[in-house]
Amino acid sequence: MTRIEELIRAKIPGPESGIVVRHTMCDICTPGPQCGIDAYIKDGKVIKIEGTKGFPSNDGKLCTKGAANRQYIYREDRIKTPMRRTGPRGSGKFEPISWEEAYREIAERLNRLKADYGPESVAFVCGYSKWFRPFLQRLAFSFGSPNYMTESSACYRATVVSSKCLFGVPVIGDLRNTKLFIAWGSNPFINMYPLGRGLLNFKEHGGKVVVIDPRNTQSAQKLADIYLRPKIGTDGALAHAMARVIIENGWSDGPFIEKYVHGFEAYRDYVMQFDLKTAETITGIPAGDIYRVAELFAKTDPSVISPSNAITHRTNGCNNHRAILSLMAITGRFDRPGTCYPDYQTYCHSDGGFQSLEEEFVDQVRPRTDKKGVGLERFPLWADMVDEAQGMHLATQILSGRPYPIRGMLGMGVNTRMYPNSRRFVEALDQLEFFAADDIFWTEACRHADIVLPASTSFERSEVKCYAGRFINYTKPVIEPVHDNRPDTDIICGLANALDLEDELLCSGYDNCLQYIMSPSGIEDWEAFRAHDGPIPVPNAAPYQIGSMLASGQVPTPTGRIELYSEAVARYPHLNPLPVYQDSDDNADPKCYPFVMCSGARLPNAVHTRVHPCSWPRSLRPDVSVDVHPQDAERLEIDQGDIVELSTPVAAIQVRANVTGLTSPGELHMYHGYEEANVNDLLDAGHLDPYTGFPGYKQFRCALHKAGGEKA
Ligand SMILES: Nc1nc2c(c(=O)[nH]1)N[C@H]1C(S)=C(S)[C@@H](COP(=O)(O)OP(=O)(O)OC[C@H]3O[C@@H](n4cnc5c(=O)[nH]c(N)nc54)[C@H](O)[C@@H]3O)O[C@H]1N2
Ligand SMILES: Nc1nc2c(c(=O)[nH]1)N[C@H]1C(S)=C(S)[C@@H](COP(=O)(O)OP(=O)(O)OC[C@H]3O[C@@H](n4cnc5c(=O)[nH]c(N)nc54)[C@H](O)[C@@H]3O)O[C@H]1N2
Ligand SMILES: [Mo]
Repeated sequence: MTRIEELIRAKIPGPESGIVVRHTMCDICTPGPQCGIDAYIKDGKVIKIEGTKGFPSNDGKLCTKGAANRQYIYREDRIKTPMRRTGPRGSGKFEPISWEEAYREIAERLNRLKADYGPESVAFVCGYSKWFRPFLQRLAFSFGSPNYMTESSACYRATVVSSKCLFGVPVIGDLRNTKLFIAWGSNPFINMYPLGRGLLNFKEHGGKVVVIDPRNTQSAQKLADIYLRPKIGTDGALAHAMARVIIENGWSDGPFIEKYVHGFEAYRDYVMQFDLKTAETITGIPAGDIYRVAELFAKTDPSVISPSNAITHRTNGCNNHRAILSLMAITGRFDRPGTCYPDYQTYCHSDGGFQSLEEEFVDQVRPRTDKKGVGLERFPLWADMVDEAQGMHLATQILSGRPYPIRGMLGMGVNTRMYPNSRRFVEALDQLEFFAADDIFWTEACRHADIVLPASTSFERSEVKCYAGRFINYTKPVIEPVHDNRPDTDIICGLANALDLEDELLCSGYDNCLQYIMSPSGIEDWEAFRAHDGPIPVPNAAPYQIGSMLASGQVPTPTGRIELYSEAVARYPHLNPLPVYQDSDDNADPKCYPFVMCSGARLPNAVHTRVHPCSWPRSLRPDVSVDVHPQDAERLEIDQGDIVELSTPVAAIQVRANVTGLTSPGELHMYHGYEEANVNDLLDAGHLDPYTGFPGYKQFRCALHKAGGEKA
């Protein structure tokens, strides 16, 4: 082997090997980390990746999913060119067309629907991706439709609704300055590894951690000084029992309540029914442990509870989440270092420490229409607190035509498997007169679309991204498009032009829009910023100063105080202004469906549907499987790896059994997003939280039996 061959084989960059290293970022997971990547390029192909040393979020590291980026961008099932459907919906028969043809046809069809049925008849829908969202919302609004909706109809925004009920703003826990961190329904080693690392460091410096999770997770085992294991979905009762202990012992913060809190008396009277014995029966947690954690929380100052998104994935989810946050309110754990404080986001769900013009960008073209967005009549609290339609109602509105018909849709990264009763969602797509889908990969949504557009990955596009450490980054493509694909923002701006929208800014392209949105950042030399390789500090960083909200006396709730009794909720007679506890199970008969299924607890090797088809991460857990407790497995004569059937009144699927003590008897856990067996097929489309519209992914009744055997 020659020296050059050796260099190439060892992937050593340099002029001799012809390998160059370029910087990009991972767009496989949540917008928080989006880790920096060093891409090693040879002859226009990515041959190796590593985490970028010194990058704000990952400092050289990559997780299991991030390390699979090379497989991800070269997945075989990428859409290679724009396509037009030639066979029946779902048949997979398509013909290639040019980008110009695709834009023209989409524009003609959507404009015709607008003329025939009104602009609200077209929905603009986006999946998990965040990076192009303000652009899609602006496209919808400029078109005249209020129907912009996203995966946030099932993700994170319910925690925002909950915390707005109490504090008027979303909140974030201050790990840096606290002494006790309660990870309530959170497994950070798996679902947010920078937080997991932060908590290890916190413990090394004497911090205490409580983990509250029905599954005995890695985080419970490695981080918890105290681990509480509630029955699924009983967190509201647990929180209320802790509140009662705190109030009865005089550990609540009287002066704080007096000065800042609304509705304490009504709340106190309500929580008094949750004595320790009652709570032990509901939650399965020994009374003494509940008392111990309540005391530790109240007496350790400062302390913080960080309730997760998982708490909200059930029909009583918003109230359970509010019940947990109420503990922060009665102990004065708000807007002080080491507690929780307002969380302002700069751009695309990330905090860059400055106020961008993202809201203005969208607001200035808001359509003047009396037509309410999809789901907003059904979920009025959501409508008041989130500037998006509630997409969990989309299929219902398409199928019923009420209160007005939805006839067309532009879907960008829409995954049908995300929707409860996914089969019904696909049936709804088939009712549309016109549906255009834009995605990186061929998905079921694409197979049911009229026009399909190929989108670029983060390796093939430029994008601006903010980081919590007050950094901002403008990435550049590290390779040419692998196929004839384009960035989503180019597609949106291209469609704005083809649709003939009177929207000069959007029609002028991504970079001009960005300059407008980012103008408060203080970046003066935009060209230099665009050319810069890697993140730069934000010149005008003015992050939130903890304490300033209370100091200003402006808690943005209806009463101007922190509301244990929510006046925002009190407007709606079918909702309860107090964070009442109720069971979140669905209506399925417990005799026929004896198990409680909690789906979607994060796996280390998966992000929704994204890397299931990539062999490296998939090899770590190749089978689609359901976690079953050993006692249940023994009773039902199920062995590790057996094929079992899971069924609900809606559907049945077959998966393998994973017999594990991670779960409790009577409870099942399984991950979502698999093509072979989609757990969301089992869910009733109506099993939604009336406060937020969020699906009960993490609590519904289910039967389990060995495939071919007797029902459980
Ligand atoms: N049972 C159950 N279901 C759940 C959950 C659960 O806990 N349990 N969790 C819910 C939550 S919190 C979330 S966030 C959702 C996840 O929401 P989904 O939207 O289901 O997430 P993904 O499958 O990651 O991505 C959706 C699509 O976006 C495409 N895509 C990826 N990147 C891009 C891009 O840059 N541009 C375009 N145009 N497309 C792109 C992908 O190929 C994919 O088809 O799932 C929800 N579903
Ligand atoms: N590896 C990986 N990381 C991810 C994702 C991914 O798909 N893969 N998705 C990202 C996204 S979109 C989101 S929204 C976040 C979600 O972030 P989280 O909501 O924090 O993540 P989950 O793993 O769904 O749930 C966390 C823990 O809550 C527990 N839990 C479930 N039900 C209950 C309950 O009733 N009570 C209590 N106390 N605990 C409960 C689960 O057992 C789990 O261990 O994760 C993000 N991070
Ligand atoms: Mo999510």
